[in-house]
Amino acid sequence: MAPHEHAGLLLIGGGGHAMVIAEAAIAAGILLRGFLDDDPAAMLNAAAPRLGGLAEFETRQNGPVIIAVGDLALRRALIHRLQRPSTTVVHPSAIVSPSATLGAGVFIGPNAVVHARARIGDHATVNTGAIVEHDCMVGLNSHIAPGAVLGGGVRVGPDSLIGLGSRLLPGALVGARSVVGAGAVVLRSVGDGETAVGSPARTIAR
Ligand code: JB2
Repeated sequence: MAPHEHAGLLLIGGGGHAMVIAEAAIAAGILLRGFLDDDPAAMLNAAAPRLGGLAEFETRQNGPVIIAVGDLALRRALIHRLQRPSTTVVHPSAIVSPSATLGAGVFIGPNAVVHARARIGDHATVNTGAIVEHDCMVGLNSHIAPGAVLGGGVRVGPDSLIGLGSRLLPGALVGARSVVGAGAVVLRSVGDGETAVGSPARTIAR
């Protein structure tokens, strides 16, 4: 491996989510090293060459890394293979309060807002245009999909998906490995491993 290949950010995954992260990183002035994906046809852009498959993850961790696949279960498996803290990517159009904290490997998308004292756990995603109000907690590896809104003090456990355009009222609680459907309105809580949809959100699966 040439010395220059150690420089720049390595994206793990080469699909649509990786493309979004790659473009945010470029906009933030972060140099890209390349990406890993098992699909030889995967291609992010000319600035990020495919360097191999996911099997090469261990041997390629000699520089900055971010997990860039969307699937939460695959992400969790990849997190267990990490040998060093991941890089956090914040799109320059996002607003992040100085009193908010972002963990390692977090991605904050374009026009997202993270307000005062919010805590975003390692490897979590606050995707395009999502709003995380003051004092929220977003757990490890959870994904706040585009346009979702978390009112003040909402808590989301690890490995949960908060769907496109959903609304979580202030103080609502979402457990671990839970799913909130697109457009749902959560009034109070969604338990561990539950899927809740609709307005008001009701549990349809456990
Ligand atoms: O099970 C897997 C697997 N699933 C996806 N094993 C292995 N080894 N690789 C897998 N991949 C790889 O992850 C695929 O090769 C693909 O290139 C990459 C990303 O998967 P995909 O293109 O299906 O979706 P994505 O992760 O980029 O985006 C999803 O999540 C985003 C958050 C989509 O649902 C997007 O619409 C969404 N915005």
